[in-house]
Amino acid sequence: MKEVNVLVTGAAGQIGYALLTRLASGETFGPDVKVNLNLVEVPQVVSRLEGSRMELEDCGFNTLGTVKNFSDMNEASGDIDWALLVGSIPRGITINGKKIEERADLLKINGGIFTEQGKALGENAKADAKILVVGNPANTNALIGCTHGKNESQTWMAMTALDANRAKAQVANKCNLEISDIKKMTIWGNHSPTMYPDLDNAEIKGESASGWINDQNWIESDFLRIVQQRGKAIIDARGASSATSAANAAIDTVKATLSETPEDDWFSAAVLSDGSYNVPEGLIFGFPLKSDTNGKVSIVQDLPISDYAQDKINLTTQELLDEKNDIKDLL
Ligand code: NAX
Repeated sequence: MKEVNVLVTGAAGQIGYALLTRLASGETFGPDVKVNLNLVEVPQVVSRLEGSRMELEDCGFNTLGTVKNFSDMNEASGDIDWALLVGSIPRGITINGKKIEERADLLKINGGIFTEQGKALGENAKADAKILVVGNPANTNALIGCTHGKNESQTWMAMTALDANRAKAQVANKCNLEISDIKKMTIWGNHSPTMYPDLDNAEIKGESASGWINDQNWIESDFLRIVQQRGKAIIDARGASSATSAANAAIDTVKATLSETPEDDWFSAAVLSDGSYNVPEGLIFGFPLKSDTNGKVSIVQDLPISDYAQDKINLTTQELLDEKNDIKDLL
């Protein structure tokens, strides 16, 4: 049986809990691939991972390989094919007597984590490893990790698939369509409320989604607001942030790179900008992406961008430039 080595940080957290069975069950990598899991947590809670390991064993998946628990990224990252970096420090936590509320403080604390994780993966993971950052602020964390990874053959992404799935769900509800009728959803920019979900270039049954919907007022007010604020709405309703849907989006992103993207679709994630669409190089930015048969990810080119969309893209670009400026000492 083929094997794949997958590292998950924050594995004892709520997204981690929802993620592990779906990685191990055969659903993600297929029924003929053994999944070896390296689970990483901070030392204070690493012992909890033993419970996750026991539960995985009790699921009885044929596709489950080894499950190892770590609190040291260098030890965990040897020969890794896929790293899902879910663990990070949330806003509002108290560290050394100080409540971390400011974005700049949060960026710096998480920046320290991603500096170390990037180095460990760059040195120890496989040359063609893919790294998906889920932990917020995901784009800037990925930028720090990627910078310190110093390994250009590895692919760093930050997750925007949850935002894309949220956008598709809103369109499906509005138009009474199946989710599978909606293709080519792009989330431009940052995984934050400035993200721009693009309905001009999304398609419904081969037509532009915005044309199909034919209700610009709904698109510019309700749709945009609901998608951009969906994370907060879930926290308000559930008393906790999105977990099942976040884990699902991480699985979708992994699967999207395991085979060639169909001709009539693309997927959404943030990758290192190469200057496409005039986005400054050196930002981790949400783009429309395709994967080839070897899992090489590239940015879909030459999409038309309206003046309205360009304004929105400029806004999310500026936010990422500001975040980059806040952590410039870490780059
Ligand atoms: P939890 O607080 O339940 O779990 C986070 C886990 O990470 C904890 O168990 C913690 O011990 C661990 N951790 C912290 N620092 C670590 C480190 N240096 N190494 C290893 N583990 C570490 O949070 P959860 O709800 O699972 O969310 C995890 C992250 O996902 C948060 O940053 C959250 O903001 C982010 N999200 C990102 C989304 C996206 O679309 N990109 C959506 C969902 C989610 O809000």
